[in-house]
Amino acid sequence: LLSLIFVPIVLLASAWFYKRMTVLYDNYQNQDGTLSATLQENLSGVRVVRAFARQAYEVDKFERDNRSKYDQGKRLLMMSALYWPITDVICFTQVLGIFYLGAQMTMAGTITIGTYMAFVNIIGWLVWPVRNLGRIVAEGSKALVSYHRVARIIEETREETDEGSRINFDEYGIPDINAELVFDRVSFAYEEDKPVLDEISFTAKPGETIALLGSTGSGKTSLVNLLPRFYEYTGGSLKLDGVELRDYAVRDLRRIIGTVEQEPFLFSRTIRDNIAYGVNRNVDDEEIEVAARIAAIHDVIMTFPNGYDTLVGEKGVTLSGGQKQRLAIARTMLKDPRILVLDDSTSAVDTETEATIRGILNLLMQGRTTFVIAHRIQTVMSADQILVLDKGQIVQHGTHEELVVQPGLYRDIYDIQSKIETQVKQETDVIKNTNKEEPHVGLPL
Ligand code: DCP
Ligand code: MG
Repeated sequence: LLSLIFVPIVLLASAWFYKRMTVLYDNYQNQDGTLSATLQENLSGVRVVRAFARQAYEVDKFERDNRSKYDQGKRLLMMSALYWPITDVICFTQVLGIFYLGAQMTMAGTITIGTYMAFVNIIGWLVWPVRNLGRIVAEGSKALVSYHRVARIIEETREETDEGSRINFDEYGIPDINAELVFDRVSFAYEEDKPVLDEISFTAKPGETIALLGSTGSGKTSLVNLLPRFYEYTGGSLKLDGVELRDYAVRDLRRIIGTVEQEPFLFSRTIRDNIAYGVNRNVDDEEIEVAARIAAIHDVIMTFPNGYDTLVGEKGVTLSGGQKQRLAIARTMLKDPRILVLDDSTSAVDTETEATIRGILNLLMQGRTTFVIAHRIQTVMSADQILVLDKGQIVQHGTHEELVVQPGLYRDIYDIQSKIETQVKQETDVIKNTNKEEPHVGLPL
């Protein structure tokens, strides 16, 4: 009885430690995650930190997170440091008890000295494995916590890009598609019960330009993000050439849709690689140059030391916002998409550049079904259809000529923008005139 009584005690102690260690290790890992996130944010947001002179605050925050991780780590270590001696004390007390009782029994002649020695040996075989088993259980808690963290990532559902009906591409990579899009009461929500798009209905005929206008957060980007199936619409029907969009293979859709984003991402590779990024075949230098010329970036590229072989990014040249945008236009141009999406692509540049880019884009839009998201009336004026969105609904739909004569959001935006334009023009005239008369004026505004 005495030789076995320690087994449940050690196991109970292990179970208790197992629970404690799981909690502590989970806390420790979470804190480690927080610290990494802080560090990563501070590095990628270093401009903001410096621009707002918040270095001291960020250093402080890091200190706190780091200290917290240290404390959690210490608690974890204390717990393991306690576990070993405690189980050892239980085991040794029990062995000591057996030594004592056995010796008493031997001296009293109840058992022989041989039986005593044999029993002590056998007890040794029993004690150490049980003690080690407890340790494995306690250590196992760490493994289990780590497993759960990794499993959360592994168990994420994967996007199936290859499933669905195929679009045929001919030998030049031209898809057999007209690019007619029919939205029929399409609804969409990122989270349940919070509709972002509410029963959107319209038809984009092949080659048409559809402009999306609306206040920030009205759902413009969400709408165009449905096209390459970055998100799945939650209600209604959206058909491309008569086939439900979700029946197409995602990979095919993304091959025929080209997007020019407001803040395009460029890889730290050569300019050539960046322009050729969207095409899945070997492109010759001539094609790349044509795309660059159309995007009006060729001349800029020629001023770089290695021309098209110049590296972009940290190890190479740093491009301005407008140059990046043009490179992105060249990239999309070369991809030759049937459906073109321009999201806010002209709002980040000055009016002159905007006019140039608009000209380029008009070239790019030809023969493609195009979606243009813009805030300026000037950009959307020439579109075949203008959709005015408000809180996820189409509140106005028509051409510029139709919309500008009826009261509504479009008319209001038009009025405000023309008023501002006249005002800016007048003020510019004032500055010019004042400058002529007095050489030093400071800031006349
Ligand atoms: N939204 C969201 N989750 C995302 C993206 C957006 O919950 N991953 C929400 C924020 C807005 C709404 O959806 O409330 C619509 O966002 P959009 O990005 O579609 O808005 P716009 O493109 O119209 O706005 P902006 O003109 O600012 O680009
Ligand atoms: Mg947007």
